[in-house]
Amino acid sequence: MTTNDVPAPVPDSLKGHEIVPATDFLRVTEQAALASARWVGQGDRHAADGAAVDAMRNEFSAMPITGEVIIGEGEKDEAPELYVGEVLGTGGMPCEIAVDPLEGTDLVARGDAGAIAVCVIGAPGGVMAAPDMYMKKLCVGATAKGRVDIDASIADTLDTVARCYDRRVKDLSVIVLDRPRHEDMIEELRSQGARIKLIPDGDITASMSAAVRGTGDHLYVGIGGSTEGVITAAALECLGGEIQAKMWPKDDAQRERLKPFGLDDTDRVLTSRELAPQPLYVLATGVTDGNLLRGVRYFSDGARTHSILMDLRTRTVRFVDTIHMFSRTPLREIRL
Ligand code: VTB
Repeated sequence: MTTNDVPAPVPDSLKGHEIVPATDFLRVTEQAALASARWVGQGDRHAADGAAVDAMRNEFSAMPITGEVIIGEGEKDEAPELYVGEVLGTGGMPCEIAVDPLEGTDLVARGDAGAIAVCVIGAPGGVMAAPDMYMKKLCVGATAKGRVDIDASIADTLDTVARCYDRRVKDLSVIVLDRPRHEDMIEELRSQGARIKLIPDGDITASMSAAVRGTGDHLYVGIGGSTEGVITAAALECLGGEIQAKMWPKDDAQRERLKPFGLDDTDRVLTSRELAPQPLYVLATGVTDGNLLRGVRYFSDGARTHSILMDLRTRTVRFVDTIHMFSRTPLREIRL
């Protein structure tokens, strides 16, 4: 018997329900990517985002689920679609949903690398609700999991990660969001000799890339969005990596907003498990090319998408290369 023959236990909250397989959710991120990639380089981040949101919601709406949006496009009064609390689907498998229909709206507007459409499907109680504000994050893959500490100095963290990978600090590649708030940290990273990739946006993509061996990335650090942090946590759980995070309110009003969520202790280190206690599936499709996923490629009568599908139930991670046909007649040719 191989380990794959041992089915992952069905969470109690899903017992008695028809489980919708992970592959059925693929269209959710594929269609969001296909819709938003039309806007690559058009300078219109809102149109790119809107296209992804519409497509994603459309796909969820047709699925046999009762899916509550826990992380979405905003509160009900700010977002007409995919708002926090919206229940999606035709009814069926109860689940929690965390989405970022287009992670990297500006990346698409400019035609920059690393934009993805991403969603998490969790069992009920599987995804932490968090108010949208900044979050300090440290993300690594399985190789350095359990060895790093978000409260340690940058120098110590780099030493630890270098040791885990059995290489020198100068051989590491660290990804950081290019923001003025990171100036000191970037200086510190440079003074230690680490190689740095400054990215304009997209820290979910960056964290996943750091957690997958062979991408050439080893560590993601810095302050980004909290909702992106929850999605990252689910992805890293599936990939065997980890995120350590701290809420980073910018003022007293934000500090107040943390209270109802029980997150007002800003010294508390949040782990992947706390942020995403029971993810079932995480799916991401490339919109523009990145280290992990290729972007959408269109041809006259179809398009090709590249996705990662992480499935904790069957314990599989799949890279899915899909050819989409836009008309009823077969494509002129299928390319390998
Ligand atoms: C990051 C980045 C996102 O928000 O989380 C960032 O990964 C944080 O906010 O793609 P600031 O832009 O204020 O720094 C995004 O850029 C999405 O808006």
